Amino acid sequence: MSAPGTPTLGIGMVGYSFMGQAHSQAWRTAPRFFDLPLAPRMRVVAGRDRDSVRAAAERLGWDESVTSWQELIARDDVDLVDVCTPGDTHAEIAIAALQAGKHVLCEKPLANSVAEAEAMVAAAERAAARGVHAAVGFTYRRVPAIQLARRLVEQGRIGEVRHVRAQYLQDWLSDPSTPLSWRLDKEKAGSGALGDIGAHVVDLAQFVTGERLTGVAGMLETFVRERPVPASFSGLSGEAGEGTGPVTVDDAAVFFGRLAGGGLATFEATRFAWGRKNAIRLEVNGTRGSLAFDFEDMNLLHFFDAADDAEVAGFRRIVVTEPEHPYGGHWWPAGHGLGYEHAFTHQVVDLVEDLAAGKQPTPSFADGLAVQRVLDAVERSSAAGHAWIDLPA
Ligand code: SOE
Repeated sequence: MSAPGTPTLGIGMVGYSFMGQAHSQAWRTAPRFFDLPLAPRMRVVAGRDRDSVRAAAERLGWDESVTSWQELIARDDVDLVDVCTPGDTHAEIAIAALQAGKHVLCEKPLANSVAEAEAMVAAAERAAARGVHAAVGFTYRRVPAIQLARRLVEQGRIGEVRHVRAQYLQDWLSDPSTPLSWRLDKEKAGSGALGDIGAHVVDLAQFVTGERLTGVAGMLETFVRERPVPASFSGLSGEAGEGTGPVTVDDAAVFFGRLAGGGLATFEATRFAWGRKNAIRLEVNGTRGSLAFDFEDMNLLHFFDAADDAEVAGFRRIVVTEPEHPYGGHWWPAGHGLGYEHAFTHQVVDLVEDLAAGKQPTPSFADGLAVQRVLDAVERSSAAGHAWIDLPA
């Protein structure tokens, strides 16, 4: 728990399903394992259905629940609004919160279009001038092995980046009888695998290398165009109901791009990779070595140093749980690994520390916009017969 006398940070969260649950555990857990300069108080959660949001508040540890996000934003005891809703409401909620002087943490992808993301960046810039800050939840940046990869690239341990190979593979749509959900509805989600999971690997590639993509070309595919309407849906699975409806987003995206430093990057995002549940694979090859990561073994980072003696050279398997490692020493003894939820806790820790220091947290809305521009360019490229699309610097 935060030390007595620590100033509080009142949190209001909008949305309470999969992401809302992950964020709730993070707000609850962060002050118990890290000494935070501000003490988060889980004041209020908003959702449309009175009974469900009340039950969620109780289950997830929020003091109160409301059925209007406008009411949540208007409260004096809320200092930060955590947006955990589908993408079609991100811009409206985040901009209103920033205008009301509340810090914002917004789930990814930042928005459903470049225009919305640009409006969010403009609102964030105006707010930053008043000391109010916004961040986007590309949570996988907070996996210790990913932070270590960034650190090693920054230290020059792999030299100049030549290749990035990035994949985000899931399988929850492989079965054509899996019913529809908001993630398959373009109006709500903006895009499919591209924005939901491709966005993560675009962000990771740019974060780990420290380089933006300067152009891309790609292709999108929807393999199953009609699915059962759901009788119920929770997380990534559901029960089929009566009748069917259209899938209006991509099931898979394959694209490639060039990095600002001249390296080549390839990307794959799919929900049709049977057996791959949440495989985020990132390999970076540089002039002096390579790094490799797979989220399905998320406590490990593989590092190859080309300077090693040929007789003993090989990928080093680093178990990223030592006190010397990013976020190390706050959890369990070395070797007692971390999981999916810890990245959300680290996200809260970094955000709270930056806010207390009056610093712009990362990834910023501008970083979110950069990813949005890549997603948009991949869609345009696919529609234009896989044409090359330049991205703004
Ligand atoms: C669904 O594909 C999803 O929940 C994503 O929306 C999340 O961002 C990712 O963390 C796990 O998969």
